[in-house]
Amino acid sequence: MRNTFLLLFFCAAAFLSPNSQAQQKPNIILIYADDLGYGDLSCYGATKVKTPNIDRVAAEGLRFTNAHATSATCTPSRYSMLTGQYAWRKTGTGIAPGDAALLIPTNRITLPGMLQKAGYQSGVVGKWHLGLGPKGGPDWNADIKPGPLEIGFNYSFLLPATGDRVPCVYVENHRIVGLNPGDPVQVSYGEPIGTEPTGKANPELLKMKYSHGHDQTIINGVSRIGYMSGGKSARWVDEEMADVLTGKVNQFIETNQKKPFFLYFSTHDIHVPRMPHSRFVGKSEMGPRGDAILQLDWCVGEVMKTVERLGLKNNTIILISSDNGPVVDDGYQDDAVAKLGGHKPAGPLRGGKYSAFDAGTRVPFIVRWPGKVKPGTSDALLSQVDLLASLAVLTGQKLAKIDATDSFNTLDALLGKDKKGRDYVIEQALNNTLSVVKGNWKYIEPSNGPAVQKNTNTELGNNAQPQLYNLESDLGETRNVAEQNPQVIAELADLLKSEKQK
Ligand code: NG6
Ligand code: CA
Repeated sequence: MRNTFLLLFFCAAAFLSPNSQAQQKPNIILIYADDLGYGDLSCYGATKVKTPNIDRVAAEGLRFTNAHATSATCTPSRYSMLTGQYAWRKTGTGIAPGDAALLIPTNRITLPGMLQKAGYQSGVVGKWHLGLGPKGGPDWNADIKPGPLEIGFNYSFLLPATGDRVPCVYVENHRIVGLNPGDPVQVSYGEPIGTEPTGKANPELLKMKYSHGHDQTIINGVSRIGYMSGGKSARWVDEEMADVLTGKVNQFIETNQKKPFFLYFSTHDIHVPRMPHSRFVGKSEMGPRGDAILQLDWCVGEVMKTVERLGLKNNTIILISSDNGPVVDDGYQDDAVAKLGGHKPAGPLRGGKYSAFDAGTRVPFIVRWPGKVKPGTSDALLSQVDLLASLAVLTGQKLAKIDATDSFNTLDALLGKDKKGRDYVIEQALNNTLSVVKGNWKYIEPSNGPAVQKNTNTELGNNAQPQLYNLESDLGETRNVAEQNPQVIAELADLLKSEKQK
């Protein structure tokens, strides 16, 4: 009798608390920095710049030393991470102009869509750079769709492309924020549009000059890639962007605190133009690039405060990573080169953003889940393409055979239970040169692409001969040992060939 009573009591309690079941699923916050290098955080060895908030997350979580974005540039990395399919399988997924159509097909499974099916509220705040609208691009003055809401997000607040590309406006769900219909936005990546000054014609109007590219319409004293007219009331102020985005992130967390939520916080930092808020200016002694790192760290700290204040810390997985490796001069005269002062954005790695060398894709990667993930470091080989399949297992979602075919379940590695991770990782450089990391070996396929990108001073890693490096003894990829290891070259070239045929 007493047992029956107790049973009834527990059933009623469960019934009265409709969230109790769902709440067992952890919230997931993915903080995805832009162009943040392997050596740019103090928890990854930086000494010239301090990132105490990110370091704290790392100290309470697991810090990975061998985790990779799929590509050395933004659009393909994000495409692969959100779809579970390598971007190099699909043409047109290179660095997207600001008026590109939505690159992700609306009929395929995506990371946010999978989590939505698992009962999550999913949101994206920040840089998008995956195109918006139908073929031919969006009508900026009407409903801008398809976009994130059509591929599995419940909420979006975006920079449509990048900070250095027009249109320089925020898009919330389907609409430009603060747009005056009498002053419609027009965008062109071909012929100039409108009568507004450009960086090329009116450099005297610039508060920060360009070093290469970036000489078209001037918005907020900074010339951009692309031409834009109209939308004056809706234009962003670069110096306020981190505050605006962090505010939206915190609002999303507040609103959804009672449900399981997935939040993709795609920061603008530390991409160009680096125009941090005045409270960070001059604080790093490394110029705007270093100041932008401090601003990024502040954003992370603010989000952590919100998570803790709402009592969500233990039931929230925090993931921090970057879309590609570091670049110093990426097109603006922002003193980044002159003020580097011995800082090594790529740490011990060779190359950087755009490169086939490891600094192109090997990025910081931190996971915190108190009580579930033991703090420490892990050398497990990870790829961001696996987030989809891994989080599907975590949230009890089955993927169909045709879904996310490049995404494997590496959840155990993500949670620190498996020290090995993936068998191999594929990396994509700017000009589509592919590389494989397997065990201690790094193979870069032969390519006729340029060896160096002069403007950014990046070693691209292209070579007409096959390259092989032993990352165990030569992490900086200084000695090509291809000739001494023909059988390894044959094995890895075969592996790449069979991957390409899939
Ligand atoms: C390059 C831009 C660079 C940056 C990059 C994309 C020029 C000369 N350079 O083409 O500044 O915008 O594209 O960066 O225009 S990413 O992180 O979004 O991939
Ligand atoms: Ca990037």
